[in-house]
Amino acid sequence: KNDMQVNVIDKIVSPSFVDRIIGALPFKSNVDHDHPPEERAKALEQARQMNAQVQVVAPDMKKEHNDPKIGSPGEMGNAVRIDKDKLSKEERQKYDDGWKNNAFNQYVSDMISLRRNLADVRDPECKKVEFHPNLPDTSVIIIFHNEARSTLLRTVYSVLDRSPTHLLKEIILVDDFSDKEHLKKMLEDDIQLLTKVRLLRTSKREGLIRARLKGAVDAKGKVLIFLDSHCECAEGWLEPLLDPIARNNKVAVVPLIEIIDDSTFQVIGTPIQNIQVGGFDWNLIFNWHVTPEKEMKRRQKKTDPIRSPTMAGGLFAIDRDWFDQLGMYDPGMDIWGGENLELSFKVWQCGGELLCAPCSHVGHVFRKRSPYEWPKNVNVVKKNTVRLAEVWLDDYKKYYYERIGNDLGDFGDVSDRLKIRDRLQCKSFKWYLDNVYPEQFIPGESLYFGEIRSRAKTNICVDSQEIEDGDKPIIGYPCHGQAGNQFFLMSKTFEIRREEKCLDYPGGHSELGKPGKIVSFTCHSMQGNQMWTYENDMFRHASGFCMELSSKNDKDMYMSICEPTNNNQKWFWKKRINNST
Ligand code: LR7
Ligand code: MN
Repeated sequence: KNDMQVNVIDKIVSPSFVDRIIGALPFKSNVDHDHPPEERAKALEQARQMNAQVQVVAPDMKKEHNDPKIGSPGEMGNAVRIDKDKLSKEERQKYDDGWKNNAFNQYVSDMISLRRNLADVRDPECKKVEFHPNLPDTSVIIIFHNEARSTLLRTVYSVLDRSPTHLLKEIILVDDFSDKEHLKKMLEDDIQLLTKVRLLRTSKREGLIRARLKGAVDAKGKVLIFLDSHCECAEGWLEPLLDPIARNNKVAVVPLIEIIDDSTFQVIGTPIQNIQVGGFDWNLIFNWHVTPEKEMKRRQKKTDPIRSPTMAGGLFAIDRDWFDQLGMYDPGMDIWGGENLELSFKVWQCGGELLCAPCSHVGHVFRKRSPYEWPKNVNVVKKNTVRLAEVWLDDYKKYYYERIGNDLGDFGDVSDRLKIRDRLQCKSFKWYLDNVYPEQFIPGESLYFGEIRSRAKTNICVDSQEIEDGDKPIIGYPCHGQAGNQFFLMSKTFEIRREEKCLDYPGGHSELGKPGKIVSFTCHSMQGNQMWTYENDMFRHASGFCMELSSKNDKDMYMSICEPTNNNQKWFWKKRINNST
């Protein structure tokens, strides 16, 4: 019985897929596991024509691979909440280890079915979209290093269960030299029945960039889709990623990435109108920002793909041959980071487009720290980023270099990568900024830049502390000359900027007697509380107050009535001459 089933699987993805289809048919009792493959195939075809909404039943698979029961934890993408204090001592240990090993709540993930159902959060318009009649088939490449079993398999099943069978050529898992037991023989057993799934392993820790390259080189599909190993693809995720590529092979397409909560595994849906596009700051870190008005207007329908200056990196589709022509990824990049911007710039500068498909929903577990081991004594993210800056940024690379104190470190040889840029006659970074990302703040167009040093205590600089979400007040701190939290710019519109954050003075007078603090807040480009002038060494805010360093300690900073003779209100900042640094 099992043999016969495997036979069928060869043709139709996974046993469960057949069973889902059969489960939905009105003549269910006529076609079950005991029926010959041809009959089951016929049933499948009929189900396809019926556009069946189906449930999974896979009686001969391991129980845990089976379909979720209604009401089981996390169904429909709901949150699973655990009261840790109510757990037994052993369970509590498991709970803590789960967090420690994964930087997400593995304990909760393990409770959720490997094949849980998700709510269909697509916009109703998405279901009416007519896709290109000849969508290319795809190899889905999922790389992992020490991923938890439940998140990894849930990623795999979400692809198998929610991809039209003729569009899914294969799933390639690339194990980047994991050392966890559950990823050895156990994983091979887990995927044994899934004939479309292959497992490759690197022979040493390569990092995500070379791990993906390994998968890409081996892939047979026309399109490559990369996924992180803790994702969940929602119903209808695949076609919107392939459609733009069917129309123009020089595009990379990203899905609408939903947040899977790291603690509850709730899938938090994003309405189509709130889609954000990718940008970057001059630390060359990816960030999200609101889709510009102009781009919203360019599109005819809300289901049309949105142009995005950059991608987050983990989840995207690209034509295999074009990816090859682009030189794929830079194999000189290690472990993590940089490859996302490298590919984004390359796609745009070399004649392609980067699009976000609003009808393709894929969840990703966002976490707050990296759980795995990183190489010691070398800053791999910096190395990767310098490599991409050298190849793609032209003169604009200086802005990044200013931020790392012009210490590039040993970044290896990039001449091969430059040859690719040459061969493809890719456009300049200026072209990219002017045409693809005109909203970007360009430091070279700012009025002042660098550290802001106190005149009263000349070893003290304005410091943003670590800027998270706004409300931390800025302070005086010994000048360290390392840029970072002490590197500010005055924009042409009179903001004092540090990356995407602006010095912001929210209150005229604060609570009784207490002088008001200055905070660092996301720049909103509306002047108001973020508008300053810098004259005679003084920072005067739109409210009329001036920035002052406490005379009692070297740390507190607040706003005060302006006194041109008060040295604690005097600051030295470098003026930019001739628009150059
Ligand atoms: O050495 C490694 N080997 C690996 O195989 C390190 C990581 N990996 C795997 C890892 O198991 C995972 O599947 O690589 C994948 C990405 O690693 P994460 O999940 O630690 O990265 P992330 O989600 O924090 O980081 C984002 O940025 C990275 C920059 O290099 C990659 O491009 C990730 O793919 C990317 N993730 C996303 O784009 C998902 C959306 C999140 C955002 C923003
Ligand atoms: Mn990830």
